[in-house]
Parts: sequence; structure tokens; C-alpha cells
Amino acid sequence: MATDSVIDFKVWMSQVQVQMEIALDRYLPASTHIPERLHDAMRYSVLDGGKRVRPLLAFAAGALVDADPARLEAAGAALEMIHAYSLVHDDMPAMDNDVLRRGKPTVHVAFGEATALLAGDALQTAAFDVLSATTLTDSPSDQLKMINILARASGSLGMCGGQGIDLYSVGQELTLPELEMMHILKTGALIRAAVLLGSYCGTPLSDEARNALDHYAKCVGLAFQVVDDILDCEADSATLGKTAGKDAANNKPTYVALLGMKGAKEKAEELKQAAFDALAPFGEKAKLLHALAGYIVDRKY
Ligand code: GRG
Repeated sequence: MATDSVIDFKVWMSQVQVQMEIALDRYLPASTHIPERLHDAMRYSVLDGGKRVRPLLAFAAGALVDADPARLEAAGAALEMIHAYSLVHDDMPAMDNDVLRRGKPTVHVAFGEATALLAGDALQTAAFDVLSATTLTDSPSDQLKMINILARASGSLGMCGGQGIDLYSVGQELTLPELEMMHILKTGALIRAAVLLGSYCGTPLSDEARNALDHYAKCVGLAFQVVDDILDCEADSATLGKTAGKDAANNKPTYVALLGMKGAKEKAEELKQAAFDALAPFGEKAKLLHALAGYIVDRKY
């Protein structure tokens, strides 16, 4: 990317991140609402942290269809609420038992387990509250479709299903197709939903264009996880000298374990290229989606 385009992309990213912070602050119940402790925990988990990758994808897809920014903010808020809920629950002792997230104590550490459980539950329903109470498209049937996209992506046929496969595979060897299936569901489904929701917030796309966009979203969703594994492995070997490619603390399979570091990096590059190729029919209008695929694969954290 030319230097000017890189600067434009970074400016766009920080604008959307700031815009989303303000929108999330507005969409989340105020801390003064009873019960204050629950609303504090919800706000603590969502606000002031996170790269906002899913809203960024929704906004970039929205640029293809000249979407109204207010609609994208609502879709982005719903996505970020689902994402935050998944992190709150994933961090709990029954799952990953993590004490730090985004550089601060996890929700169950700061507020207690019962509140963390409740905050995650309430964030999940708050996402559907936003999606169903805000006009997101001119077509009521498309709005229902959007609600369905997020529900499918989050439930047992999507993110929760992927998390289930992850939990039940601890200590077992997974083949590459099995690992891929787990991540397509666990991380990929919500990333795909982000792109699709953004694309519904403006002028309707043809089926052909929507299929191309869907292919882009699937490639980016998987690439996100391959890169996450690479970054985790690099951080682990830097700090603990763990066996390359094994999430030793949880004994979980990773792309690095199955493909080696070089193979995992090649896989991420292949997926990035496939994502770029899928955008070809959209020309200049897809430049933000193009830059985001690059950012997701080339990020360092
Ligand atoms: C508990 C229902 C339930 C689901 C959990 C997505 C997930 C399923 C758990 C998250 C575990 C994890 C850390 C997965 C790796 C990929 C991932 C989702 C990383 C965190 O997402 P980022 O990098 O986080 O977008 P920020 O903090 O930037 O929002």
C-alpha cells in the first residue's frame, strides 16, 4: 500500500474506533441503572479497550453499499457486545481461567464470578436489543435476516459450537480440517457476521456480490485465528520458552503446532491473498476491506 493510503487507513481506523466508543457508551445501560454492579461490569468489559475489529469490518463492508453510519454504529455495537460477552465467559475459571484481559483484571476477578456470568448473559441479550430496536435497513425482512445472521453466528452452530469443540478437544490430537472447523465456528462466524451485517446497512447487493463478500469474510475470519495462534506462540516462546506451537497451559492444538511457524505464516498469507481476490469485483469501493484484511494478517498484537 502507498504511504498516503496507509495513513488514510490508519486515520479511518481510529475514527471508527472513537465513533464506536461513543456509540457503545450510548447503547450500554448507564452505570446508574439498578443494579449498578451488573451495569458497571458490562461497561467495564466493553469500553476502553479492544481493537474493534468486528465493527471495523462492518464499517468497511458498509462502504461498499454507502451505508448510513448510524446504522453501522448499531450493528457494530451489537457485534462488540457479543464479542465482549464471549471474552468474559471464556476468561472464567470454568473455561480458560484468565486473570488479565486487555491489560486489566478480567471481569470475574474484578466483580466476582456470579456477576461475570450475569454480565455476559446480559451483554448477549443487549446485542439483540440493539439489533431489533434500531432501524438498520429499509427492508423489515432484511432486518430480520440480520438478527438471524447474528443469532446463528453466536450460538451452538457458530461461536458457542466452536468453543464447545475447543473445550472437548483439550488433550486430544486434532487434524487440520478439525482445527479449521473449530476456528471457522469459534472466531470466524462472528467475523463473517460483521461483514454481512455491514453489507445489509445500505443499498442491497446482488446475490453474486454477496457471495463474493461472504468468501472474503470466511478467509479473513480464518486468517484472524491463524495469526492469533502465531502471535500467541511468539509471545509464549518469548516469555516462557514453551514448546513451539503448543498452547502448553491448556494443551490445545494450534495452527503452529500442526503446520509449524513457517507453514502457519504461509497459510495466513494464502488466506489474505484469497480475501484480496474475492474483492476484485468491487474495485475501489472495497479498499477499506482490502486494507483491513492486510491489517488483520500483518498485525503484531
Ligand atoms: C465463551 C461462548 C463463549 C465463546 C468464547 C471467541 C471465543 C469463544 C473466545 C475467545 C478466546 C480467544 C482469545 C480466541 C482467540 C481469538 C480471539 C477472539 C481473540 C480476541 O479477539 P480480539 O483480538 O480482541 O478482536 P480485542 O481485545 O481486540 O477485542
